[in-house]
Amino acid sequence: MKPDLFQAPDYYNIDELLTDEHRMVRDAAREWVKKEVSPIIEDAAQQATFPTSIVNGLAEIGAFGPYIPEEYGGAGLDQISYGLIMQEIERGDSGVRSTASVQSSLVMYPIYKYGTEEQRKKYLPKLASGEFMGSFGLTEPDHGSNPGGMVTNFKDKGDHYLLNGAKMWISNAPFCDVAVVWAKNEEGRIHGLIVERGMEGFTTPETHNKWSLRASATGELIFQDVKVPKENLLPGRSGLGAPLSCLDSARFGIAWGAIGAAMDCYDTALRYAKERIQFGKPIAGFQLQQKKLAEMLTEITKAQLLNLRLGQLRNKDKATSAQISMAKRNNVEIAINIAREARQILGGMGITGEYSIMRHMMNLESVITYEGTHDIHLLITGLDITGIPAFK
Ligand code: TGC
Ligand code: FAD
Repeated sequence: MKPDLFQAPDYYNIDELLTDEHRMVRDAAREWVKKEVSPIIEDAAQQATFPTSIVNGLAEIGAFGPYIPEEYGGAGLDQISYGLIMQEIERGDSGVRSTASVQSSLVMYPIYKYGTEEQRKKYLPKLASGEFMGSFGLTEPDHGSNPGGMVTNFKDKGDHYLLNGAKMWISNAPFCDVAVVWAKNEEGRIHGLIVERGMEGFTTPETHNKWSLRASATGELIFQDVKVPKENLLPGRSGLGAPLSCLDSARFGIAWGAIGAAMDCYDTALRYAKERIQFGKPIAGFQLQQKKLAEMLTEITKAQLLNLRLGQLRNKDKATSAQISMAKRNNVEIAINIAREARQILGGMGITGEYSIMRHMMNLESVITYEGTHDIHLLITGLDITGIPAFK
């Protein structure tokens, strides 16, 4: 793969709107990605393995629990810093960002928000340091967009719960130490349970042959009469709103992350277009290529501003779920379109692993589907503006 010469586009001087802390956190993540992720990520993707060697580094840049308070091992940062870290990591690879998103927003967040003090102390510091890796089990083979229909269930057996069912398409599943699993009790009410590797009847087979997110490990969570101690239930909230509130945090991170991937594609295409000579001049001098580049930068700039405003609202706890859906949907869509256009600017070279663009493009095919599909986020906006749910 080519050396990482990334220069971040910032057409509207958005840097000026960030605090010193934001810039410091962002720059540290950017440097770490250049040094530790870029040199190894293409091989990891080609070999379809999650590069475990970067786990410690992810912990050091604060990617595991950026906004979780320091007393639990988190970085104690604000939402904009969280977004900037996700942006920089996904600039490297969406699969690496996935690992960080799941660990932070889908495992640490529910334990922090809905767990007991004992659960927080037991799990959060180890998750923040990367000693424990986590996964989040909501999706099932027959219940993806409609998680409320889940059939995974647990029964009260006096001194423990008995958990049965299966989750599918679970990031980090093959190597997770703990899984936050959403299951129905005997009354059909959804609760979160912390399931630990080693519990009898709990297995995590890997999903192979993915063309997308190849540097992220995806698998199943299978529960066959798993005895879960009663103290592993998250008591703070039940119902579908509990997992969906975790998704709000992860979707926010994706809105920022996708722009990282888009920035990388744009920057790569711009550099290539200025260097590649055809018909006696750089292809950057042809109007058709300039149109592509100008439109990419316009969309990136709009999305950067959307993210910043959403981050300000999140910092005040004022962002609605529908606002987060709009940003996730918009930013992933523009990122995938930018990846496709950037790939064309590189001509044949664009399909090789010499450049990051094709990997980003394939990764974004997962990003546009997980954490709520493109269609589902549109329907969430539709519901918000009309008051009429069109899901069913
Ligand atoms: P609905 O009746 O609308 O809502 C049920 C209850 O949930 C509440 N609620 C929310 N609460 C917090 N945050 C949100 N975003 C919420 N959205 C809804 C709602 O108020 C209600 O509460 P209550 O108290 O009245 O019961 O539910 P529905 O069954 O009609 O479904 C709505 C829909 C379709 C929007 C929802 O099911 C949905 O978002 N589906 C998409 C599923 C999804 O996003 N799955 C993601 C799985 S995790 C994943 O993909 C990780 S990838 C990680 C990575 O690698 O980065
Ligand atoms: P379906 O729900 O079957 O949807 C298929 C199509 O139908 C989509 O185009 C969808 O938009 C459309 N559709 C569905 N319902 C409607 C409707 N009401 N109106 C209009 N159109 C509709 N899940 C987890 O729980 N944890 C994870 O860590 C996780 N990681 C993932 C990693 C990867 C790589 C992938 C690909 C997925 C992951 N997921 C995870 C699952 C992901 O959240 C689901 O794939 C997603 O929610 C969609 O569910 P589905 O694949 O079953 O598609």
